Amino acid sequence: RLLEADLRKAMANGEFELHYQPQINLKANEITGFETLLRWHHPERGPIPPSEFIPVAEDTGLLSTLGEWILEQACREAAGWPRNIHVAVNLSPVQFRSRGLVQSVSRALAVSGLAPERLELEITESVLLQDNEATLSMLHQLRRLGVRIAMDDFGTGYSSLSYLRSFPFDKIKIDQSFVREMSQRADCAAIVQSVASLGANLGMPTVAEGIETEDQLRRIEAAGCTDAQGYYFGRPRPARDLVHTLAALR
Ligand code: G
Ligand code: G
Ligand code: MN
Ligand code: NA
Repeated sequence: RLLEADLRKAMANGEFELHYQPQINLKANEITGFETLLRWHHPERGPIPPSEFIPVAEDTGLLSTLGEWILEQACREAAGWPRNIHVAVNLSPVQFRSRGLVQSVSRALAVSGLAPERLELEITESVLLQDNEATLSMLHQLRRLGVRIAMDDFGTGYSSLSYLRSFPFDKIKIDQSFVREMSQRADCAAIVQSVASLGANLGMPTVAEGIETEDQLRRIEAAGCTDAQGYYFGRPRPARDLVHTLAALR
């Protein structure tokens, strides 16, 4: 079992690493940015998936420290990328319960020199489930810093439409479960199409997640999604492996 002590040790020993997965604009057929995904390589146990350790970090309060490191590291790395390329960072609902989030984001931008509009924060519907004034106020404060806010894993939470009304997101990311089942299930295809139209009507780009095949790409394009992400375009990779990809984008 994972313990708080293991996570503390991992942070002290530098066992965490950020990987980056490309996001593609379908019209231009070009990489527009990368999503940051946290990886932990344990010296004895090998890679440990975020689904195992992020809940531990959330429950022990360590996610605020780890979250600050992620934000700062991602912004520092992205500051060296071409200026039209953004970086997306996932934020856990737990990070919204701490008052220091806005300050952490602001500090990460300041120390890295990254232009705020190049930082995109991904939040899930569960952040808004905490639906209180404080959460919305923090989202508005983040927006005032100039960063962009994306609704992640859209369609997997509850009463999604009311969330779109409560806050003007900059982007909707359609959960990969819908994409995976599009070819077998007409209802999933209909949902993706509806979300893409909804996004278009609200002026929000829609990203289809988890694209693994050419067939899925064709389907999400036909559905009207504007952007895509998935193994078909590229797996999450450490920054050092992106050198050539980034050079080609300049
Ligand atoms: O690569 P994947 O197995 O990386 O990620 C699994 C889950 O962990 C996803 O829901 C993803 O959003 C979450 N996750 C990955 N990296 C981070 C991170 O840096 N911060 C937070 N809060 N969640 C992350
Ligand atoms: O919850 P969130 O959307 O932040 O996390 C994205 C998760 O999806 C990460 O675990 C990432 O590694 C994973 N992922 C990204 N692209 C693909 C894909 O094409 N197929 C699958 N199965 N997983 C993917
Ligand atoms: Mn995400
Ligand atoms: Na997602």
